[in-house]
Amino acid sequence: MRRGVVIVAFALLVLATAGCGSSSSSSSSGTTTEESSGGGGGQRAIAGVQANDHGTKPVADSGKTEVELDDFYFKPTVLEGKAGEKVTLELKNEGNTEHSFTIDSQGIDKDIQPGDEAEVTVTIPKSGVVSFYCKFHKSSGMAGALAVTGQSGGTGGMTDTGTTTGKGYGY
Ligand SMILES: [Cu+2]
Repeated sequence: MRRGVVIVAFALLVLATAGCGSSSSSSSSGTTTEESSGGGGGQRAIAGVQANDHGTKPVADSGKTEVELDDFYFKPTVLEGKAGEKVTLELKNEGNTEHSFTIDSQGIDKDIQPGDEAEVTVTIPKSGVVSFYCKFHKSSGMAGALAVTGQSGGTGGMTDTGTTTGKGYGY
């Protein structure tokens, strides 16, 4: 009698562990998507900054790469180039208010009036991404990034490179 109980208990234990092992892999939700409140459709975290996403483009092989500044986004929003490459950007403010093109780590801070243009030379990072933003409207999602070709894609490699992430959207 006693022996029978032990055997049944052992059998149950084996069944339980086997069951556990096979079923546990399905429901792991390790992604952190807490910031789902961004207004409007195309916001995503770019280089650690919540940004209005208007596309990713490679920089021009030679000459200038045009970047549109508008109310309130950069287009393209992510610029991809070769690691360490210097790139001249032609910034065009097509909005109705003043915008800036600012990169803290490269000492760039250009103010551009509505209808105006400006040129800046930026450096594609050696790896990862570098955040740029408009200092007036960063909190509204006016931000973007310089990235090494192939390293900005998807949701993975967009690591923050030093700029602080504003949690609130200044609406
Ligand atoms: Cu702006």
